[in-house]
Amino acid sequence: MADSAQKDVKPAYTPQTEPIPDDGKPFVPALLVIDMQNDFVYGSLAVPGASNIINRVNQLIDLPFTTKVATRDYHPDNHVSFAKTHQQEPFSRIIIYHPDDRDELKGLEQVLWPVHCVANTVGADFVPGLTQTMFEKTIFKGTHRKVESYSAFRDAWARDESELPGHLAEHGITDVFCVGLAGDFCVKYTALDAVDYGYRTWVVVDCVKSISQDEVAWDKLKNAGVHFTTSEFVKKRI
Ligand code: VGL
Ligand code: ZN
Repeated sequence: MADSAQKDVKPAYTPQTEPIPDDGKPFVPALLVIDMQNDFVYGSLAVPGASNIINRVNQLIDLPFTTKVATRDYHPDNHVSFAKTHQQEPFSRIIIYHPDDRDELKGLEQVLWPVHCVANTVGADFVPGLTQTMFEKTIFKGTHRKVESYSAFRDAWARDESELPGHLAEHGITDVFCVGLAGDFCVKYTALDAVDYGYRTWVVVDCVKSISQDEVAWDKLKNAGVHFTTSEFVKKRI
């Protein structure tokens, strides 16, 4: 029984990966280490296989990127993205509005999550074993009670920017490398925004894990112009 049930599990989908070209063009790379926090590895919103990427992420953190930035999901305990806040079941969906924009009816569909990454709790800490000493900056996301933010660049309504765009601009970054959690949420929306902000954008696929199957996220990223690579290719170029 267990055997036949296992056969139905889809294999993890791996997108086509490519080496990072060395073509004489300006190449000023930034590493974004996204949400490598206890709750996403071992806690209330544990991403399957997340602990397996810690060592590979550390190997990239050791490379001489021009800047290395971490993000932390960092919510108040009654955050709008929590199912409990709405007395709903986790993983149900509702439409939410920007607190300053109710009249425009620009609702966004929000997945309602288990309580996770509450500010000043262990769940919001970096996962033990992650090299934390090399980050030039840490971006805290989702800190406003009524505003969701998957992307490291700006909130879900693209209204308020974080410090990340300015930081990357100050360093003259050309290429953004995204690693971490979760591939189908914060990594995905960060990578999409990186393209929007004009960066050549790479997702390092063996340094990312997703909450659900990856296919949909990868497809959308590919169509947006995101490039896929591996930590082996990154180590050859950085
Ligand atoms: C994330 C769900 C809720 C993520 C953050 O880091 O991908 N996912 N909050
Ligand atoms: Zn969150």
